[in-house]
Amino acid sequence: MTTHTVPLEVIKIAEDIKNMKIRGAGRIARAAAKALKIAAEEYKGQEVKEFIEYMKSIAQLLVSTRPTAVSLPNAVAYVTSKLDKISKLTDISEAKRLIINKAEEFIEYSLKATDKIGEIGSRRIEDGDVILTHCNSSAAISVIVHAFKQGKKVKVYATETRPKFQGHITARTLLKEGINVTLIPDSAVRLVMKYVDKVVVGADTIAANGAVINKVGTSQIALAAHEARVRVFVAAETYKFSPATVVGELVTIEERSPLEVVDERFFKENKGVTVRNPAFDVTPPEYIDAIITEIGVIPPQAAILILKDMFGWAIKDYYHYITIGSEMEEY
Ligand code: RUB
Repeated sequence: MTTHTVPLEVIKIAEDIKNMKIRGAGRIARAAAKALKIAAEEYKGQEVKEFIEYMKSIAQLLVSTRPTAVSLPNAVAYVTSKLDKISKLTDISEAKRLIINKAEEFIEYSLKATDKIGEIGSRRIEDGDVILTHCNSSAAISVIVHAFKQGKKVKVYATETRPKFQGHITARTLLKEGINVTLIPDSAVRLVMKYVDKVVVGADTIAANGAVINKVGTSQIALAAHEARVRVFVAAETYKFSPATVVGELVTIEERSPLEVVDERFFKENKGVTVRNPAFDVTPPEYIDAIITEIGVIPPQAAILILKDMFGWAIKDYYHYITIGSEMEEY
């Protein structure tokens, strides 16, 4: 463990990811890259070896904040991927520069990718389409907004997304763009599905077999869509594909505090009732029509090809410096 103090701004970013002030897989990834950049900039020591240890501890701090979105460890692994090279350096400012450059590169790539997904995905949306989306995904919103800006008159059903109501953010964002949006309770999905043409959602993690891990409720929506023969599109940057699943690792589903679901009073008045709050669920590939990435549209079964293309260079020891699915606190 390093003796160098962690900058307050870095601690704040880690806390904000944990308490969901910073949320959504893409934003979390960019925030982590920014935190690593700040950590490198603020490093006061002169020893390259010590700097490496310090960066590793920051990397571990960041990946331990939330366990499900693989965009987080992927971003951290990307930014710190040059640590081996750094160990051969003697000049500390050169070492710091390598990390800073990688972090900036990741943030730029990520922002461009979300936009590109919108451009590519919008080709799948037709004029007059009724779209249903869940939670708050920048990638899914990018698809909808791009289509709308091309003059396609779309109408959107946004689920409120209990218990944290991220659907409110989605509704607000779409409204600002001038898009016709209707907010519905999560439980109304099957009822409205008969009016829906396409489901567009985001992803936190995509497994090697094409299964999509996204906000809890996504798999029920996919099931209802499947029953109604409505197509399901997942909008996700390539850094949301999980290299660890190639070698059989399972994705940890975050379980958050029951106090996000009910208040203290409920527990006092109903002693003995257990309340659970799983934050994500798994949609099997059979219920997904296509995954829209910044490098093209693929069937979920082709997820392994994306993983080989993008992460093939180091699938086995990709997470060299960090522990995936690190223990979450018990709530
Ligand atoms: C957010 C969520 C989003 C994905 C994709 O969950 O499930 O659908 O993260 O988002 P939470 P994006 O609110 O718990 O973080 O496309 O913005 O990366």
